[in-house]
Amino acid sequence: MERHEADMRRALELAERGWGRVSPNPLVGAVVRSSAGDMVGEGWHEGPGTPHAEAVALAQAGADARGATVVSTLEPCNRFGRTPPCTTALIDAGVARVIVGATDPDLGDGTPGIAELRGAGVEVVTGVLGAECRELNEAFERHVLTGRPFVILKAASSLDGKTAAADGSSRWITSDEARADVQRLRAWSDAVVVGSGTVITDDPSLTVRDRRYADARPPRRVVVDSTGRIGARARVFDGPAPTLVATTDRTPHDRLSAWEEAGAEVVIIDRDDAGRVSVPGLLDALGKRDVQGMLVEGGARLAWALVDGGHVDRFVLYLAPKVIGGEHAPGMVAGAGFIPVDAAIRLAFERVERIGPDLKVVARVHGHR
Ligand code: AOF
Ligand code: ZN
Repeated sequence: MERHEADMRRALELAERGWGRVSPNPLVGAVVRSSAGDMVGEGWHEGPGTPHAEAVALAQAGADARGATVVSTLEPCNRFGRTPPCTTALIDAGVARVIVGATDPDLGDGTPGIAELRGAGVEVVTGVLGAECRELNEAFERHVLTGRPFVILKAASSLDGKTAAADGSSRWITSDEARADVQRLRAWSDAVVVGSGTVITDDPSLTVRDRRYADARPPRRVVVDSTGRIGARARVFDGPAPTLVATTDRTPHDRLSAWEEAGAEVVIIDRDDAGRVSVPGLLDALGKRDVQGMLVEGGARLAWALVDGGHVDRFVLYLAPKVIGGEHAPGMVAGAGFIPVDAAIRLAFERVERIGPDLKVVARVHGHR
């Protein structure tokens, strides 16, 4: 079992090489350990249309795959997609055993990939480093099961929870190191989402500029603008990354055409009771466009709409060792807030890390209200 765990760790490392490249497919890594105990194959999935991790690892192992143990972070697929089924490849190669980290919800009920291997006499061990393997593809799993994205709310704030000073200035609260970490989060995302206020005050480009992700696909930039406040000259319309504006029928037609002329996809979404873009409508529209992982980068009103509706799955907060203060300086979540304090949503801290001079705090939403 320990050997399997160590091999699964390696498979997880390999899977990570696909970071920012594989969506709408999952991140998958696999290794082959021969019957003599040697590592004879390693593979990872590089993205849609390219071979699956198991197929790559098996090809590397060649004849040594006979009688071997294959360790894969994800249940091997048993059907033709853009590539042939991994179960067939494993059975044909004559492997003795397959160690599976997480099951693949996209294969349907009853873990058919595992069932097929067992039916062919291959021993299957499941759940090795299961939690880690599953976490790697949380967004994929969410999207497969619900058609909606997994939502991460990110903020950079001072220690007293301010995301800007009272005059709106916010550059740069956190360090270069923290901002580099945000690049990794953006690369993970299929959509980087902001409200119109953030575009007006910060004019962000919302792109991945980090060279580590130079050949990753650029995440879609999404602006939620219910009434047509942002002009078509904002930076989110520049550059090669696609842009989508989510709005309502309250926006004048000339504004809609200006956004379209700037190259954006414009999507009219139902209004909520207050006349704003309905959050469930937004999640459905993005899910339909294969957005599995969604990163919300501000502002505080959009954050509240998502939090209030119970749509945020994880908070990632970068905390700078600074105090900004000010009654009118914004925090990460505005809106009406939960009243009284007992009504606050409960989270569980998942991780706390030092990043340069800052702290990164990651918290998972426990259950919805
Ligand atoms: C695996 N190993 O490395 C991956 C799997 O259209 P395709 O051929 O790329 O297949 C995509 C589906 O296959 C995807 O939705 C997921 O269920 C599975 N991904 N499976 O055995 C892999 N990437
Ligand atoms: Zn496969």
